[in-house]
Parts: sequence; structure tokens; C-alpha cells
Amino acid sequence: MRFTVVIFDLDGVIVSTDEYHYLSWKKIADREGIVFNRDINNRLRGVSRMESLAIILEKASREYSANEKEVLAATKNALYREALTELTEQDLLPGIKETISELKKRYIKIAIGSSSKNTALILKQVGLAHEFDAVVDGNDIKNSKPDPEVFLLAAARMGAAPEQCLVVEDADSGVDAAIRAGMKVAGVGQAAANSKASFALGSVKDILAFVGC
Ligand code: B16
Ligand code: MG
Repeated sequence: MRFTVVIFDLDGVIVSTDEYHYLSWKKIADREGIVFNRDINNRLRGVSRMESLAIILEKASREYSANEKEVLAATKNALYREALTELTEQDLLPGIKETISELKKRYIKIAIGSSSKNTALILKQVGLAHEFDAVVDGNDIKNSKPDPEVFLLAAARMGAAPEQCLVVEDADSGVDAAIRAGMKVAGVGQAAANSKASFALGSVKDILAFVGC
């Protein structure tokens, strides 16, 4: 079956705010005296905010209460949102604009399936607030990637069966989520090297070879 819907992950596919996440978490970790580096940061891709904090706290020398965790996560989010004000259309990843425009010409429906609760702000900053047929994000789901919930909800909102959907992902947790949703997945960035991905993309534009037409 030809794909009739493309579900894009947001961070690492449409735009990369990885560095903003890293610098914001780094400030929190440094303040708390917790070791945090880019290797650990790589494990946070596609993972929800509270699960990201749990990964960071693996290196902590003491237990943190639920209330302390809420405060740390809220402080990190405030730093991250402040950094997001710098984001503009110029930060769209290569090929995204052209790919979206070509998919629309082909009447392919497009959706966002992101773990981020800041999806609306990010899309507004990069000028894509009104481009997608459905946006499903961290505010809509109970279980984040690798759980398939975000992609299944996106497909349901588009009235599509999983086999009609192609997911584009940069994170291993997202590749697993798509597979568990019964969808084919195209890997970009780090996920292009994931052997579980159905397609490895050099550029996001490569999906145009097998979507529609
Ligand atoms: P927030 P994606 C994910 O976005 C990021 O990859 C991940 O690093 C982040 O922890 C997660 O969003 C939650 O973000 O704190 O803004 O809710 O890749 O699923 O679009
Ligand atoms: Mg991502």
C-alpha cells in the first residue's frame, strides 16, 4: 500500500532544539552537582521531560522527592522556553520546507507526533503553526515514546490506518514507537543507522521517492 499520511517527529526532524535541551539540563545538573554530558543527553531524544529527568538523576548521589523533581523540571522548562525565543524559520532543518510543500501538492496528509509539551511554541517560532493536518504532542498522551500512543493518536485523528502512515523519526525511542504502532518508519540523523528503521534517509526529501504519486 502507498502511504497516504506522513507523521513527522518534531525535534531532530523538523528543527533541532537538542542544544537548547542540553544547555538547560546542564545548568540544572551543574547546580545540583550531578554529572551530565552529551552522551547522557543523547539518551534523552524523544523521551518525555520527567523521564529525561529520571535519566539525569541516575547519576545523583541522593534521592529527590516528587516535589523537588517537579521544581527541577519546571526550572529546566523555563530555561528551555527562554532559549526557544531565539528560534526562527532559518532553523528549519534542510529539506523540510520543500518536502512539506511537495507532500501538500500530492494531497498527502501530514501530522506531527512529538513527545514535547512545547510543540505549539516551537511550530509558531519556525512559522509552521498552521501547516499540519494534525498535531499530537506531549500534552495529548499518557505514555511517551517508545510507547506507540502518540503515533496511534495521530493516525486516528487523520482517520488513517497504521499501515497507511509513514513515520519520520530521529530517535531510537521513536523508531520503536512507530514499529509498535504497526507503522513503517524512516530514520534520519541518529535513527538512520537504526537497523529497525524501514528506510534510512540521507535527507528528509528522500521520502518523496516513496510517498504518493
Ligand atoms: P518538552 P520529539 C522530544 O521531542 C525531545 O526529543 C526530547 O529531548 C524532550 O525531552 C521531549 O521532546 C520533551 O520535551 O520538555 O518540551 O516537553 O523529538 O518527540 O519531538
Ligand atoms: Mg525527535
